[in-house]
Amino acid sequence: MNFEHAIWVVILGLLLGGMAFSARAESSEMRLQQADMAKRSAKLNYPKLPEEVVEAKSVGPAVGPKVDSGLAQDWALTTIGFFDVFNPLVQPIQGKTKSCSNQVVVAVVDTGIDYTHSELREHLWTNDGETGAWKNPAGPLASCQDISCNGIDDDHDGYVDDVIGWDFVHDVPLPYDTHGHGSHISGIISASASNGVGSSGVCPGVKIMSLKYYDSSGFGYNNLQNTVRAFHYAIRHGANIINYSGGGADPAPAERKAVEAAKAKNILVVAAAGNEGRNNDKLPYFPASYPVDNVVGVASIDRNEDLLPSSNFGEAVTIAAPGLSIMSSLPRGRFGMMSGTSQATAFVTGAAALLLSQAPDISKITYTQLKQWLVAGARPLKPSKDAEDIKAKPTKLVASGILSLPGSLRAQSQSVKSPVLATPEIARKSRH
Ligand SMILES: [Ca+2]
Ligand SMILES: [Ca+2]
Repeated sequence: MNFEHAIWVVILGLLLGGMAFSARAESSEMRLQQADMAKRSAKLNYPKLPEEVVEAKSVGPAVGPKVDSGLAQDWALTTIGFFDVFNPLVQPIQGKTKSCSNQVVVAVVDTGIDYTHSELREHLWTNDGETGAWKNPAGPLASCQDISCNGIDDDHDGYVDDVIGWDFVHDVPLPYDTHGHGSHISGIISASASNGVGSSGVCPGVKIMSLKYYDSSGFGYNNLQNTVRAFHYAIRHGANIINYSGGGADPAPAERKAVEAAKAKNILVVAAAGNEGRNNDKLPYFPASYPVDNVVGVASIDRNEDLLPSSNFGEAVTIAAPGLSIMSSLPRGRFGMMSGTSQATAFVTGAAALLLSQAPDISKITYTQLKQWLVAGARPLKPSKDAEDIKAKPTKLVASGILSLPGSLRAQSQSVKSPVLATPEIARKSRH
């Protein structure tokens, strides 16, 4: 073999090696996509349609000057003790709670939000880095006067004109909700209390950062990737709590890392336990089942405080909350009912936002404290009465019990009186 031949052999070898490498990369890419597809099918746990859609006008006029008509019959708010800490006008009862703080930011990683809805439009998080005057070198534009619409990524976060969040499905700034799920979840957390329609959120007025990762009409195989991107967006932009009313049976390293990154930034992740009626201790559901301690997994109960047959359960599930026929906001200004651990998750997120709102400086509250207060304040969840169920289910259906606002607020005020000195963060610092 002469030198020229040898060179060609080396080149051919490199080419073949490269092809093999690229074939490996492709097959690994295909495996990833297949995993994503599996994840997507697992993530299609949303109710296909709300059980019932009630037009806003048929909800009826407000009962009193400032009472929303939906409040009176809101069993879910009653169950979590909302009216033990707020009066019927949804004003805080002195000594029980303070108003919800608009400094608290909840990232709702979901199907987007109807940002024009009367229950929600006042409660949108806004990105300071993409708002304010724009000095256009070419002169003012009729269509755009400020940096929210200038087509420039002013805050260099990789997203152009991301003012209220992001639509990761279509990669556009406005995360409009065409499904309904995300608007419903956002309403349970933050709906206006005294606007004359609908009901009240658990923590009316906290800010919603809407991050749309899911759209059944989009190319859903990116659900997992979009979830991870949404988590990193929430982390970068300072969310205090992430609400994730979704999930699937397959764990994903990138998703777990995103949950851990949220933990490193002191963000509580509240996630649905899933709607398969199964034991998550045996068949986990992610992200609720990641063994990362900033995760709160949520099961769902009905108005008799029984676990829904569809709700997942197990000691790995942190807490239970209302999740059957929940009235909340839907796109195009409507209201309607939806059910599942998704809705229960939003009640727990709202409670965590209320706990954060009590603090003079919310940055001083750790996710560990929030979780402790939710758990310590919970009321007992009865074991199932159904004989078949008793055989199939453990006596202890969730780690703590039923979400209780007065219980959690009490736990918080007691711990403030006798503070725990060695929080994990302080302990870590003291070692260095
Ligand atoms: Ca940006
Ligand atoms: Ca901009």
